[in-house]
Amino acid sequence: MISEKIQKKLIKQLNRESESSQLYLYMASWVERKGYEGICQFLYDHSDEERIHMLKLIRYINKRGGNVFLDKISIINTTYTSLKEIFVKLFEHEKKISKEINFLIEISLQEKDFFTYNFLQWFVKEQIEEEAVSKMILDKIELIGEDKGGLYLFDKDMKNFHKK
Ligand code: OFO
Repeated sequence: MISEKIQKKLIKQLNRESESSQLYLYMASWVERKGYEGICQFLYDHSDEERIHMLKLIRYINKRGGNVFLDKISIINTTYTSLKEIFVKLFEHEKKISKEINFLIEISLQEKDFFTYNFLQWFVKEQIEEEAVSKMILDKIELIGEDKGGLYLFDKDMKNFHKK
């Protein structure tokens, strides 16, 4: 059985994952309207992945005899001025999520909840990957700058992007 304290923290995290999913959906939609097919596909896929993260947490809590609550999500800023702005925000967002996962791990150890500690290891690996990918994309966008041809080719490359 999961403790009240751990359950509360995990519920917060699953709502963050749901927020991430919605945030990336807004980003994907903005990028799609600007005509970047590859980058928008990456963001749509990323949004789906965040939903999977949320589901993982929901199913874990239920398996441990807990009960889940979903928050109403309100994303305040949904308009962007550039691809760079989007990926700066995405990278910052992922760093924030990594911090929260670290914090959750710390609490699971304090509470001696080794089941949750073990469960969270998947998220640790995932965050390493998510930070690396979002930083890689941001670096490329910064490198390309205002070069339209470069952006066109980069967008084309992103169509074949697969997370390792
Ligand atoms: Fe769920 O990893 Fe990104 O936010």
